[in-house]
Amino acid sequence: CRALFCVTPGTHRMAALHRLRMQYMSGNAIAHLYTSTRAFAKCHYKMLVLGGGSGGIAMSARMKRMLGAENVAVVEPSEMHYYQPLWTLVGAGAKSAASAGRSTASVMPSGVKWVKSKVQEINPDVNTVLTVDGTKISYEYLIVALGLQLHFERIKGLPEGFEHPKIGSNYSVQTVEKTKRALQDFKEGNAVFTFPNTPVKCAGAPQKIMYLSEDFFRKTGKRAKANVIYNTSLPVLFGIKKYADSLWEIVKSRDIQVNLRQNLIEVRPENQEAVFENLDNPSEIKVIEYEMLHVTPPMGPNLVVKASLLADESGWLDLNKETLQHMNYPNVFGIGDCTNLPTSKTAAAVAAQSAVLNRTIKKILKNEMPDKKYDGYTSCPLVTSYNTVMLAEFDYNGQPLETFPINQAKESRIMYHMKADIMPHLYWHGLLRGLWGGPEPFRKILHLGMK
Ligand code: FAD
Ligand code: UQ1
Repeated sequence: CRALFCVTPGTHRMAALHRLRMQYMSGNAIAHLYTSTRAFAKCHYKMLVLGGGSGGIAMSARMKRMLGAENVAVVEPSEMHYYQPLWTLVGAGAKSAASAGRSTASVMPSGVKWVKSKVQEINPDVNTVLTVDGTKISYEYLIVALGLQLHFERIKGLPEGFEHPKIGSNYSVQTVEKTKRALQDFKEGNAVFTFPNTPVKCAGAPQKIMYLSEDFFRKTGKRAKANVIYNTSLPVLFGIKKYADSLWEIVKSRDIQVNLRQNLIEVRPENQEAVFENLDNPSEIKVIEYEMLHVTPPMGPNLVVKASLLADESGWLDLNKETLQHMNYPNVFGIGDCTNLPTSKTAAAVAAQSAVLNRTIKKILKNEMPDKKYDGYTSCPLVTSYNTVMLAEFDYNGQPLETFPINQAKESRIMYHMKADIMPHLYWHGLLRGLWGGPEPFRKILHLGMK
């Protein structure tokens, strides 16, 4: 073929077929032979998608429409697909963990080949991918959607510290319900929330759980006995000034302590202590005793991307910022958290990117120049309580790019309803089916006649 049969170590399938043919010439044997042949996985695809998360499933649905299901394969090891944005509300006890997950089988577009394995190596010079079980898959076009890597292990005392109570993290399926438990068990003392010294996905999520927890303490009569502390590595509360200004008003009015440039380096769960370094003065170490600790782990590039020729010098997938085509390999494309697109890593960004990438690939297949440009659109519904959200939306330039003709820096009950009840449907039935490419068309209609 470029590969008619998968090349699996230890088996030479053509030789095996020949031996079978010689050994058994009965009708049964021949029937068996053809059944076996059909059972061999095809391992060349016109469009190969790496990763079956938000970006991978959205793009495989779109590629199925463009090329036909038989030409598309997705490599994804996980049996479950998670709607991660809901984990904020799961950690706060407002949604069940079960409602954030569905089987990968149920979100995989029908007819598209699901290769249930992990990518080990990408070899773009020869258009092949190697999986951990030794299967080589060749492709004509490749979409990389492998997400990013969490690094709990970079904090001393973690991940084993999660075996103790009073500590949780909304950032993984294994730890999100530990947040809920720590919140519900809270009696009195410090509730500490962290933001690491790396890029993260959904940069608002580390503080959303802090606002929700503060609201929870008020609702349960514990607020007077709680010190709510947000220790962030960043020099700002939020990267976009318009929303940061409003958030500062909220933390002041709700008596939340914000400490900038504080980076969590160690957790001592037996003593309930969290250790922080001051990034502006690394010799200054602070130990805070906690009654509840929410950890946002350090994050980094996907390790397979980082080890490949597709990575930039920092390890992220090196893409053209407007077309999402790879900078050096024109038959390679990318989407989502694994990329070096200089915007905030969110599912909302994935939605907008999926529409642009669809258009780029359509043009490339026709030997034409890509014409639709990604403007960096991303969004972060900043949950500020159990019934309010401030919907931040912005572009590559850090300029607000708001969908609704209202001031979105104000907390809103309708936006909470959108986040908690509408957005999940938009995700499962819109984005993952390749039908939701972000709110741009609505923004244009809603802003008709406005400057
Ligand atoms: P993912 O969805 O993470 O998918 C990556 C996939 O690649 C995974 O399925 C993984 O199993 C697979 N994979 C990894 N390595 C390999 C390998 N070697 N071989 C094969 N497959 C592999 N976004 C919003 O828009 N709004 C929000 O409110 C929001 N809140 C969030 C809150 C939290 C707590 C978290 C954790 C995230 C939040 N996000 C939010 C971010 C959003 O979930 C991600 O940005 C989005 O899921 C990125 O999609 P992706 O396809 O790039 O990566
Ligand atoms: C969005 O498109 C999206 O992807 C499905 C999200 O991820 C869950 C979001 O959080 C947001 C806010 C958007 C943007 C959508 C609208 C209607 C503003």
